[in-house]
Parts: sequence; structure tokens; C-alpha cells
Amino acid sequence: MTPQTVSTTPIEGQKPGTSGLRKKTRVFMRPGYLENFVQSVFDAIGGAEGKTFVVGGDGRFFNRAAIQTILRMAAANGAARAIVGRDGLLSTPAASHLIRLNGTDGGLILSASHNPGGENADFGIKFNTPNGGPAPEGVTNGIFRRTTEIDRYLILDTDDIDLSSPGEHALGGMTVAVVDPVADYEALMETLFDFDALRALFAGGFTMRFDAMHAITGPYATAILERTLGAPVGTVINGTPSEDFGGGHPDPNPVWAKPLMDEMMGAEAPDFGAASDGDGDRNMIVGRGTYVTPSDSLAVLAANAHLAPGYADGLAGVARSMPTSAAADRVAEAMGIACYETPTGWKFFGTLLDAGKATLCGEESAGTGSNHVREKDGLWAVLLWLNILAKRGMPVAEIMADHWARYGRNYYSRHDYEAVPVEAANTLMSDLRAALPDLPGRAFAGMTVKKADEFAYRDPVDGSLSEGQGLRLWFEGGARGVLRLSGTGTDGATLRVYLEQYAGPEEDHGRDAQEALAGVRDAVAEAARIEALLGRSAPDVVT
Ligand code: VG1
Ligand code: CO
Repeated sequence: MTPQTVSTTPIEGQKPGTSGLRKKTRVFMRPGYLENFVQSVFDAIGGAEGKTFVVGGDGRFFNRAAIQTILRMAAANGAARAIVGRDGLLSTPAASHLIRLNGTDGGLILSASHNPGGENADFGIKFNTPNGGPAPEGVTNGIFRRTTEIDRYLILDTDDIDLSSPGEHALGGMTVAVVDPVADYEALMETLFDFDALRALFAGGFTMRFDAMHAITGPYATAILERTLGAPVGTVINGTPSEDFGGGHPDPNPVWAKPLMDEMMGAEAPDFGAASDGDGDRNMIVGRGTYVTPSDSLAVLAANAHLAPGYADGLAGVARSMPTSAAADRVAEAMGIACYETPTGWKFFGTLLDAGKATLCGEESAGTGSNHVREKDGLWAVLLWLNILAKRGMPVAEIMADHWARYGRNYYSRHDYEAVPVEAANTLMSDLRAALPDLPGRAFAGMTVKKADEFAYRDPVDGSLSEGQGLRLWFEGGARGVLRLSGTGTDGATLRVYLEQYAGPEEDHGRDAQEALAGVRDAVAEAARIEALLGRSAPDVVT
């Protein structure tokens, strides 16, 4: 079988600095578009000759066709082996694990994560490096450069490979190994958590609802929670991945996972609720009558991780993205371990994890993870919570109250202004950036700015510098507001406003979060002139 060389022209590719390519599905379906990106990846990493790659995705529309194309191209580029999840399915954390477990040369993960799926929605692809993590900026910039100059790609002209059952197939000179997407991941979880304690928890009548949001975690959660740990059938809902996620938005937050929230706040609520996103790397945690913010979840996990066997020796350090609240910092300080503050995006945790500087990492957007893989991991976070609940024997609400009584509470919320005109969003950011030096001492909506800056990050391991990572305003009285533009949206621009208000150990922890944050919300809106510049008086999504 001789590889065909197809001539092509450059594509409008990945934005420099982002860890993958996300576009409308129809863009990916244009002839040669996906092919250009995949060839650019192979070219940018010095070719695919003799290499092994993991390939899998979250099952959204176009997943199957894209995987067949990638396999034909990997074979045509001389790859030795491709490890593919059955039916082309792999959650992002499971793909990260397979990349590491098999000592491969990296992987191609197909997903647009929490973005909706379907022919009229979003698709995405990203390359992960041999450490299992999203490619760092040096690599993504190389891929981007290649997409702007590419003139040919290589592909085989063959029939589709049957991916419906585990086994090996030959594709040209390459071996395609189809694997069970869950087995190795489940084995890893069993090394980290006390499965006997979790079995005893469910056997004792503990009740739980896991909303897989019609996305990739369904098969993983069903296998682990219901089959291995004995949770009753029906614990996992929306557990069969569908190509358009049941028409929903697979983002595990109180807005998009509203049915689960309603159940958890209702009279018949189970003990514990959780949800996961399109590709399985995010998690939402909710107790009976108690929503746990992702920032608080990271702090609680850090304070209690030693209760799980995988973390019994303690933590080397914790890391959080800059917009994430400082709740984890207080835990790290009390434990006498380092706390790193990184730009948004999981790739920045990779160097810290590889260097053994951090054990747990988290983002306010519902991503939590550890050094067991190099991606955030939704189901892992749920299992760690279960392990903690099993050992402490108290409800989520009590764990939170206890935590806040010790460390204080960081009231927290994110307000998103979606699909705003790109120009208006850029003007808002550049106006505020220009005004930063004059803000300290000035009052907005009755709150005085203490300090203001633009976040830049010097990686403590590889020394690389990432600038322009968000505008920060600290106010007198323990409040902070952060503004940044989303790098993952596909319609216009999305302005994210992150709000935080600290209440010390002796203060009131029982307030409504939005009410506790009203002061800083109004101050940020006034300082950034949100209504005047965006023409919006309220955000589209509040999480
Ligand atoms: C968002 C989140 C960020 C997360 C990223 C990828 O990015 O805010 O915390 O790392 O999505 O998550 P942005 O640029 O839109 O704010 V996922 O679940 O897509 O892998
Ligand atoms: Co995701």
C-alpha cells in the first residue's frame, strides 16, 4: 500500500498559545481541514516514523470518521503502532494514562470538551506529549507555524478499520491495537483509592447520583461505581455517550447540570451528587443541599487527600490556576507545603507535576487532578471525595462547615459574558489594562482598589514566560476581581469575570454566594465599564 501525497493549502488553525484546535464541526468536516492539522502535528514533532500514538475521543459527532482519517495518516507517515479505545472512545484522563502507561510518543485526543457536540456544534483535536499532558507552548506554536505553511499531507487509501472490539489490526505497515477504554484506567484508580472502604460505603446504604451528561464518563462511571463498587444500578444517569450529548451542553456546573442540582437541593436528595463534562476531565461536586465550588473542592481535597492510600504520604505541593480562589493557598500554608499559581489551562501544571513540585492541581472551571496522569480527571475527583466521605463519615455540608471554620470561606463565582463582539471585548481589556496603574486608591461602587496588575507567569521549572494572562484587581476588605478572555469559545469573544470575597474563620459562612459577592461584582463592572462597552447589564452564565 503506497501512501498518497495530497497537496493542500494552509488552514486557519489553532490560536497560538492554546492547547488544541477547537472549531465548528462543519469546519473540521471541510475536505483537508482535519488532515492539515494532523499532518502539521506529525511534521512539527519531527515526523511519525516508527512512533506509537494513542488515539481516542469523547464520542461526539465526527469522532468516528476523524479517527479513521488519523489512523490512515499515521500509517502513511510511517507510525509503528496506534492504541485506540474501542469504538474510538477514550476520556481525556484515560488517554493521558494510556500515553504514559505504554511509554508512547504522545496522543491525539478528539474533543471540544465542555462545548456542545453535533454537526452544528463544536469539534476539537489536541496533541498530548509523551508525558501524557497537553502540549506546552513551544510545541503548539510549532504546530501552528506548520499549519500556516503546509502544502501536502500523507494518507493511505484503505477501508475503515473495525474498532468495535479489542484486538490488533494491520493498517499498511502500522499495527492498530484496539483496547478496552476503561480497564487500565480502572486499574489505576484501584491503586489510588480504598475500594474496600468504598464498597462498604455503598453497601451501608450511601446514596449517590452521577450525571455523565450523555458524555464519555458514562462507561467509566458505570463500570467503576455500579459494577466494581456496588452502587445501585441507576446511580449513574445519562450514562450512554451520544453524538450530541443528548442535545445538551456537557459542562458540569449548576447552570448546565441543573436537573442534578435540582435533585440535590430537593427533599429526596441522595447523599452525594457529581457530574462530568464532554471529555471526562471536569467534575462538579454537590452534597445534599450543598454545592461545592471547584475552588473549595480543591482546598478540601488538599486538606484530606492523605485519607486515600495513593496520597497517604502527604502532598509535595498544590497548584491552582490564577483565577481559582485562594482557598487552597490557606490549606497549603497550614500544611507547610508550596502553593503555585499558574495561568489558566492544564498544560501549565505539567512541568510542576513532572518535577514533583505539586501533587494536586485545580482550576475554578471544575478541573481537579493529581500526578497520576497529566490531565485533569473528573471521575478521579469524585472517587477521592467518596474516599474522604467514607473515612470521615460525615455529610458534605458538615465537611464544608468544618473546613470554613478552620480556614475561613472564599466566597466565589464566575460571571461569563458570551458571544460578545471581539472588538468590544478587546477594547474593554485594553482600556482596563491601560488604566491599571491609576486604579489603586480609587473607589468603584463603594469599594477601594488596593492593587491592580496583569498576571504574567514565569514557569519555575523550565523558565518560560507567559504574559497577558488576566487582569487582577484587589480591593480593601478581602475581595478580588479577575478579568480575562476565553481561549476555548467558538462564537465571538467570551469575557470571564471571576469574583472572590474572603470571610475569615470567625465571620459568617452561611451567606448566599451571589449576595456575598455583590459588592465586588459592582465594583468590577464599574471599573471595567462592562455595561458601557459590551452593552450588557448582566452576564449570560453565572457559575
Ligand atoms: C476554559 C476554562 C479553563 C480550562 C479550559 C479547558 O478555558 O476556563 O480553566 O482549562 O477551558 O478545559 P477558557 O480559556 O475558555 O476560559 V476543558 O474541560 O476544555 O479541557
Ligand atoms: Co474537558
